[in-house]
This record gives sequence, C-alpha cells and structure tokens, in this order.
Amino acid sequence: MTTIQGTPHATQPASRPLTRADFPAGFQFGVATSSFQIEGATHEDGRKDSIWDTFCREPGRISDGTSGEVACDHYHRWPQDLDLVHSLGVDAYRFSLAWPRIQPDGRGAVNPAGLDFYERLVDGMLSRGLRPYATLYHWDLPQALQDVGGWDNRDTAHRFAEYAHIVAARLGERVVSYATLNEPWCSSILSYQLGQHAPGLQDRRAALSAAHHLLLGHGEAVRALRSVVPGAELGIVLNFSPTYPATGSPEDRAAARREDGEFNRWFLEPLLLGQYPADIWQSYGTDVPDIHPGDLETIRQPLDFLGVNYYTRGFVSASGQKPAGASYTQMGWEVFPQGLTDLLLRLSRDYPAPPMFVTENGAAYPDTLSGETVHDTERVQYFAAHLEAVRQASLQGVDVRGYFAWSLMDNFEWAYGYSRRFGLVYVDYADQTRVLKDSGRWYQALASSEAPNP
Ligand code: IFM
Repeated sequence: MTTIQGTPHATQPASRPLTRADFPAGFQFGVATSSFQIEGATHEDGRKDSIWDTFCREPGRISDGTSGEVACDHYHRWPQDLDLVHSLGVDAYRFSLAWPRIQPDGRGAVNPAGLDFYERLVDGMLSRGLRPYATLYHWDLPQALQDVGGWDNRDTAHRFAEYAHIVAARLGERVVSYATLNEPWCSSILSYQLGQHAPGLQDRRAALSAAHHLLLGHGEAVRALRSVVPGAELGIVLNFSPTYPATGSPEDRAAARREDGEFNRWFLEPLLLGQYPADIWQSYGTDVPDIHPGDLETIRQPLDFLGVNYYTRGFVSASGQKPAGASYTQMGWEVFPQGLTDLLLRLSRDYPAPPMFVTENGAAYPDTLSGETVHDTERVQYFAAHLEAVRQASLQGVDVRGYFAWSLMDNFEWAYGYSRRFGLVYVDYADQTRVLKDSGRWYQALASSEAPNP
C-alpha cells in the first residue's frame, strides 16, 4: 500500500449545476442523522442512560453545557421529519438506532416500546417511498455496559451481536441496508484515548482494546445479521482522513504514513485484509490489543458495502506547516474536495473494497436565520464541490453507489453541543421550528432532477 498522494489534477467543478444524470443509474441520494443527536426523549418509554447521557452530565465535557435530552425532539416529531426528508426528493434516509431504547441494560430483556418506535419509523419511511439505511451503533452505548468496562470489555462485542440480531429479527428486510458501526475510530480512540467523547478516558491501551472489540462486535454482528436478513445489504461505516505530506521530505512522508496508519489503516485493514498494519502494530508496543485465535477471521466478514465518511484530509508536516490558501469550516476542518476523489480511488485500487457509499459528508458554518431561510452559500459550495469529487471518482471507475449529506437537520454535535450546525435544515431549538436552508433547496433541486435511464 502506498501513502496517498494528491492526484495531479484538481477537481474541476462542472460548469453547470449537477443533476442526477451526472451519476450512475441507481445512484442513491440521501440524508443522514443519528439517534442521540436528534431524538431527545432520553428517558421515555423505557430508555435508560447511554454513555452520552452520563457524559453530558459531567461538568466541562460539552462546550455549551447542553445535552441530548431534547435535541431535535425527533422522537415525537418523526412523522413531520420524515415528511421533510421526503420533500427533499431523496431516495434514502440513513438513521441510527439507540441501543438503550431497545435493550436498556445492554443485555437481556428487550424493551418492546423501543423496537416499536423504530418499526414505526421504518414503516414511515417505506410509506413515503424512502429506503431505510440503518446504523446499529452510532456511539450511544448503554451505560450499564460501560459500568462493566464498555468496549474495553470483550463481552461487549458479544452483547452487540445479540442486539443486532434482536433488531434485525424485528425490522427484517424492510431495512434495505444495515451498517454495524459508525466511525469506530471515534468510539475508541477519540473516546478512550483522547478523552473528547464518552466515556472520556485517556488510556491508549484501553482505546486499542476498545477498537479491537468494536471490530470484533462488527464481525459477530454481520454473522448474526446474515442469518436473519440474508437479503439485506450489510456493511460498516468508517471515517477517513486521507493524509498528505506537506512536502516530499522523508520526515513529512513518514509522519503522513504513520498518521494514515493510525487513523485509516488500523480500522480498514483488519476489516478488508484480516490483519492489523504491521508498522503501526509495532509502534504501539505493549498497548496492542489482546487478539484471540479466530478474531481476525471474524472481523474480516464479506461485506456488501463500505460506508465512507469524509469531511477533510490530514495535512501532515513535521515542521507544523499549514496548507497554502486553504479554507476551513467552523470545525476548523480544511475544505479539500480532492481528498474525497483520491480516497475513493485509493480504496478501490489498493484494497479489495466492496461497493462504496459516501455515508456522510457535510460542513458546519455559523448560520443565521434571515427571514424565512438561511443563506448558507459556503455550505452549498461545499456540497457541490464534494459531489463533484464523487462524480470524478465514479468517472474513473470507482463503484460508488450513493451519497448521504450530513445532516438532514442541525443537531447535537457531541462535545460541541448545539454550537455547530451541519443541517440542510435549520433547527430553531427554542420552538423546534425547521427551516430549509439554501443548501437544502440546492440539494433538493439535485435530488429532484431527472434520473438517468437504467
Ligand atoms: O456529527 C458527526 C456524526 O455524528 C459522525 N460523523 C461526523 C459528524 C460531524 O462531526
């Protein structure tokens, strides 16, 4: 495998607005959300605490001091929210299920009200002609499992497979696509080593153990799901940050290779190759996870799709150099659409990758409501450039089958609380009004354009 380098030509934006005809027949346009970020109703109908409820109660963890208690109140407003998704003209809705609604203690007894909620939601999608793309774990682990070690405890992998089985047994193939995990880098490294996400630990050994158990849980869940929903598409969603050395110096190249290994290859290679990257394994010394015989075979399950979340690249410089002329979103993330083309090309050329979906891509900017809308020109440009980047990859032969904008609406942005807005739809948290932004109208025009002939 080679460290990614920029392809020689910058992405040329199309001179006219993109339409469906610019993408392959059957290409899915969608929008994405996750349970904890939008649902609220954290203690209704039998749901118990997740690690994020606990984390939000710890002083200083969330920058604006808020929590997911109400969020977008989607638990109560889901019919209107699905109407909104439908009004965008998209094909698909990517959502996640809250494990603590379904198994409030993370094991054993199932809470029927939790399953009922997601069944209504899925049926609500189908009745509106929307294809349900479910994610089983988007970070809201039942607190009861954290109390016995969370993902650092190998048993959590088995509990996750059991939970996946319960969900699929109820929702079946009405859900067309099941992703096991969303962004395991975040639920391990960011959460157990960097301390920025729940449970807020700073322990590299625990983080690598959590990462291994997440991947193991993924493999066990895929096996369980295959037996219950053989016709559904099964996969996993990873967040990628392709790394680019600032210069051709050996120091920058080595640093970029290392960052690529820790961020991207550490998760990708066990899944697709059945092994951890040897260079990074060695560099982790005694912090490496305890691997049992058969674990890597379990982790490397045949997949129907790989979900690719892309927001920005890593620009790696041993001397702290910054990219020239770069622009940044409110997250401080560089806007670099070319990275998405490069990433998709690399995944399809260097790995035995299954068909891919861009399962998240989007940008936070400081929106202001102006009259009946939000003029979020920068977000429109961000989406246009990244969709163009997807088109470029597709033109170069990458099997990319869909794109999900992050996010349907503004929501709880984890450690940033409500201070970062990613939505196509503006949410006024004071009264839960939803207002379509210019970016929402832009995406609607694309999704509503005429589809190419199959
Ligand atoms: O909001 C998150 C989402 O939950 C996971 N991927 C990145 C998004 C933006 O930070």
